[in-house]
Amino acid sequence: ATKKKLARNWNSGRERDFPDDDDPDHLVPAIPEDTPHVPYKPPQRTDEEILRRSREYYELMAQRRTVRAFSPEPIPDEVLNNIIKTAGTSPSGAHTEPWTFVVVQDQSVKEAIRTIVEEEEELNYTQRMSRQWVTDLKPFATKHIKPYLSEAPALLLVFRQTHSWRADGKKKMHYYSEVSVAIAAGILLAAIQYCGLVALTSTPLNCNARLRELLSRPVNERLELLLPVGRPHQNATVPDLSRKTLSEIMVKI
Ligand code: IYR
Repeated sequence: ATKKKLARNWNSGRERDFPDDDDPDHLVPAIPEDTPHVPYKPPQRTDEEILRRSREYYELMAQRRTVRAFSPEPIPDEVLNNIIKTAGTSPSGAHTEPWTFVVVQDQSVKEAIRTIVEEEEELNYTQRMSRQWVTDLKPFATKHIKPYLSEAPALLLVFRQTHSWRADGKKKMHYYSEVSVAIAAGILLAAIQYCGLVALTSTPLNCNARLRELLSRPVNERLELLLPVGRPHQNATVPDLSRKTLSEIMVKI
């Protein structure tokens, strides 16, 4: 009974759409059961190399900032392809890879996205977000008008596939899709930083249905993040924030 209940929570949909534990005909893994396990031999590094690389990568990532003003210079297509391929290397629940990255460079589509986001954000700021929330955002000088959505050379929209479909027409479960997509987004941001571009990590509240429709994405996909990407505008500024120290974020046991 507990197992059934757990499964129901996972499925969170019409149960009959899912492969049924009680129907042996459908007890087939989504990936072939006879998938071979092969040797894994990444480059071996010395302690010195590991130390040097850990420092270098920290220094690089410590420079990452959310940027809200972009230069319109286009990004070469292969760069966009490579950063998205990098995000696609992320781990995911049962290797379900529950993500779709929509890359928008077309000016009229960027403008259509901007219109939708600005309309919803006006309602967010005036009606949906609490007064405390709006107050907490004041240091960031954000507002519902978002020129970067039409000015950045590319908008990357990260969609989470809540589930997909198996060859037999049954739903394919996407276990832990939220955290899987969150990890992929982190790797995407790291790839953007490593190649020398900047991004704005944004989560447009209440824009899912309209943007999904605009971009012709299916209903099993949910918009999680919208990242304008490019080079920073020459006059870009960022708030002078500091980060928590190691002792504030780490507990060693
Ligand atoms: N989504 C809104 C508001 C906003 C919310 C948070 I939390 C931020 O860190 C920044 C902005 C906007 O994009 O303006």
